[in-house]
Amino acid sequence: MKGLRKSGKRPARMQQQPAALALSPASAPGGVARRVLLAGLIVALAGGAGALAFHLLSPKNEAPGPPNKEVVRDWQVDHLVTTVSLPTGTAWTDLVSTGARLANPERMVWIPGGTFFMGESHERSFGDARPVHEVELDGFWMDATEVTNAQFARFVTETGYVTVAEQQPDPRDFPDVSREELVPFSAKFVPPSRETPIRTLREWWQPVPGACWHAPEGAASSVKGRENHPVVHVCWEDAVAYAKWAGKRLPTEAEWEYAARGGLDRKRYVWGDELKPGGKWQANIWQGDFPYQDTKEDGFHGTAPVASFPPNGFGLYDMAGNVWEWCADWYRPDYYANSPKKNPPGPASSYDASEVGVNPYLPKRVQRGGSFLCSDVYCIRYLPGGRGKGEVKSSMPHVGFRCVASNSSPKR
Ligand SMILES: [Ca+2]
Repeated sequence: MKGLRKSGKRPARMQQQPAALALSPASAPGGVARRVLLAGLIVALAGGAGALAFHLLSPKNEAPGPPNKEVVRDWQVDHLVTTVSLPTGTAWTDLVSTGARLANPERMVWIPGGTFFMGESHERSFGDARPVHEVELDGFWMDATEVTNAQFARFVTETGYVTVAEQQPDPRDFPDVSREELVPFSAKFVPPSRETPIRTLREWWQPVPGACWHAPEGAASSVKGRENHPVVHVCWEDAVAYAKWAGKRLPTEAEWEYAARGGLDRKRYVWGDELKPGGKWQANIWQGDFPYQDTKEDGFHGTAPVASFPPNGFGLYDMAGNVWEWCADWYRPDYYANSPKKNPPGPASSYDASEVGVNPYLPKRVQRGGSFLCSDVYCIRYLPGGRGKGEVKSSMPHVGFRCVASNSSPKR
C-alpha cells in the first residue's frame, strides 16, 4: 500500500475530515491526515510537568437536578440503580455520598454548582492552562463513569449508528491512496521494544484496518470480556451522537475540570496530594519506562474496567487516567485569557498554532483526564488541570467520553 502524501493543495473537506493515520506503517510519515492526528497525540501524550493550582471556593448547596421524589425514582429506574432508595427532600449531598458508594456504570451523580479557579500556575505547568481564572458554574449531573462498551453497544443496537472509524474514508481526504487501499481504520499504539527517544513518538502509532469500538485491535478482535471497559475509537461526533440519544450532552471543559477536583482545594491529583496514598495506585496510568515498558503496577495495561479505582470526592470514577474524555468545547490554547466567568462555553472556534507543520485551523475539541499512557515521568496531563485536544474526526484507542446533563432528568 502506498502511503499518504501531503497534497499540494489541501481539499476544503480535509480540514473537516479524519483524522487519520496512513493505512500502513510504511506510509509517508509526512502525510497530511496522519500528521493531523498525530499532532494531537503528541500534545495529548507529551505533556510537560508541573503541579496544578486549583482553588475550589464555597460550593453552593443547590437543589439537585431531580427536585422531588418522583423524578428521583424515575432517574433510578432509568439507571438501574435499584439499590438506592432516597426519600423526599434528599439533599444533593446525600445523593453524592450515596453515589460515591456505588459502582454502577449506569449511574449519574449530582455535581453542585460553585465557584473555583480554573487552570494552574505552577512553574512547570502547561502554557495552555494559564492563566488561573475564576469560574462560576451551575450544578449539573455527570456520569459516574466513562461510557462503557456495553452502554455504547445498546446505543448502536437501538439506533443502527455507525461510527466514523467504521465508515468508508472519503477519497477526497486521502488523495494519494488508491480506492482499493482506502478502507475503514483506526489507530493502535505499538510501543517500541526497547528504550527509544521521545521524538520517535509518531512511529508508535499505526493505522489498523477494521479497528473500531467493537474491534479495538482490528477486525479479528472484539470487546467480549471488556463490556465494562470504556468505549474507545470514538471521535467527537460519535460521542455527541451517543449523548443526544441518551438525553445528555458532553461536559464543557470547565464542568469537567470542576468535577474532576471532587471538591478538593489546590490538590495535585484528583484524590489529593500524594501519588500513592497507602502505597496504592489511584488511577490507571503507566508505570515503568515509557513507552517501551509498562510494568502495570496498577494492575492494568491498556484500558481498565470503569470504576476499578476509588472515586473522587463527588463520586466520579477515572477522572484521571484510563482514557481521555471528549469535552464539548472547541480547543484554543489562549482561551483562558478571555473566557467569561459564568458557565464558560468554550471559544467560538478552534485555532491552534502550537503544532509545527499542522494547519492551525483544523477543528479540534478539548479532551481531558489523560489515559493509561500517562505517567508522572512523561505525560502528566492526567492531572486535573491538564488539557488535551483532538481533531474532531479522529478516533483513538485511548480516547473515550462521559456525559453530563443539566437540571432535567436524563433519559438513560
Ligand atoms: Ca496501567
